[in-house]
Amino acid sequence: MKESLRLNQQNLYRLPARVARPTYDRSRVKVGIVHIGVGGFHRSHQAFYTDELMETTGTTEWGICGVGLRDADRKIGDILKKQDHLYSLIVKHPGGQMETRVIGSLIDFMLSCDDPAAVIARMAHPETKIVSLTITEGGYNFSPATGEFDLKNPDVRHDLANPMLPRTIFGYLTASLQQCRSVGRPPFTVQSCDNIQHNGDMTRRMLLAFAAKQDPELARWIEREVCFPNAMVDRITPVTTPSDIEYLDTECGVKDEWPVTCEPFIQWVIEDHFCGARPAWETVGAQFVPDVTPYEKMKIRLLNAGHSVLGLLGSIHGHATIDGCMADPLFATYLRRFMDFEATPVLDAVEGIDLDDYKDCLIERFGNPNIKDNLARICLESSSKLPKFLIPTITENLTRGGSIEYATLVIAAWCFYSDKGTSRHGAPLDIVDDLKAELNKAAADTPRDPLSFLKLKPVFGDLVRHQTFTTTYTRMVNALYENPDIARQMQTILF
Ligand code: CS2
Repeated sequence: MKESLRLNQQNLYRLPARVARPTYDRSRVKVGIVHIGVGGFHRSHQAFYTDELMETTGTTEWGICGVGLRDADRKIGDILKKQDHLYSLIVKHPGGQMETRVIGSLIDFMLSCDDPAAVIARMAHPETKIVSLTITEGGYNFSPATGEFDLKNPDVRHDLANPMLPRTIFGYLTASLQQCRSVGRPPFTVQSCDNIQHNGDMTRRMLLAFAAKQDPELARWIEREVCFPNAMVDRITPVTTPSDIEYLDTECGVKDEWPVTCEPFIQWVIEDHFCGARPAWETVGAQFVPDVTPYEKMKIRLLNAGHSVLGLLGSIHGHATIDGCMADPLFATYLRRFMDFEATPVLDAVEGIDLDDYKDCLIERFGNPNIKDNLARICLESSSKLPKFLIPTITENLTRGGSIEYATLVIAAWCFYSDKGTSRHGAPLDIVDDLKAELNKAAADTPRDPLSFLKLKPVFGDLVRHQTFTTTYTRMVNALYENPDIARQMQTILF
């Protein structure tokens, strides 16, 4: 095989034919979207849709300028710059086929700490119609227990004191919206692409809480003028591995330092609520609806909660990946029963979607043996995921007298996981969580006080006061500490 080529604009048309690539003229594309948080998910989802849009319609208004808010984003910034912001997306099918396409919609990248004023100006630029976000569940800076914006966060305090040198997304949005307002320019739309129910409403509420502290009049203007469409986003995007880079190099003839891999499935359901112009993403498969509520609830309570069920139980059992769990009939059955008996009864009907088909499709997606989605990624930041993905299913079932056993075992497993940090065989687990120390401390008291883990109020709220729940939980957590064979407890619940 020929020497492989570095991915950049100059080599784009010399890459081997099996690699698809943009045919639109990237030099004519203007920045219409500033995106905060250029992780794998943004690159497999929104940037993919936008690339398809440019490819099929020839529009040049919707190029994306990525922004990194953390110093840790320097690496992706440097790589993108070397590659003229091009990257490869490898779609991995269950049967083993791989489709590779170079994505061209990202046309610039800025690291905010290098030049805050330039980022503010870019966001406030008249051509920027949308500022979109993937800042993860934890990025919204609210207390899970009260739901209120956390004004005590040191970065938030810094931003309130230094409006032109912000660190947080709220500081950047406020400063740039202030700039729009001061020159009488209409604002941009703020579009969240995170896995949060009512992600637009959440962004709006958090931003208004921040802005009101900074400049109440500006807050009122934002409240009146800025749109925050809610959306449901979906595409499983595992962490890129060295073997993905190697595959591109040896099999596809492309040297790409940070490609992205994903599953074939993709979905984006968006409320059509934008302040100004927006891309016609519906021409490339996105769905615009008046109310996204039932879609997002279905996705979060089945897919994301399902992931957490497998992630925590599987980690203790000693599984490494989602497809590894799904190949184990005990885990596959457990997951389906959790979905059927506990998650589905508290879901609303979703127009045009048959929930059984949706669940069948999920089972197939989770089973895709080529995705190899790591349980460590799934369990990452569980303290901001479980309060949204899983705990509401428990509390709603408590209210209606429904089953809670399947989900409760997951909480007990999470306690064991946070305390021991190992699988049942003692193999260390890679735990990444902002509340890691707090979780560990609360869990470590379990042998003395079985309910100690639940006393972590920011995570569990008032769950510890529900007697039906604590009785079930105590039984499970005690059994687990006596014998960490999680499979045995799963069997007890199943049969
Ligand atoms: C996962 C998601 O983070 C998680 O817990 O469930 O990253 C999931 O893979 C995506 O939401 C799929 O759209």
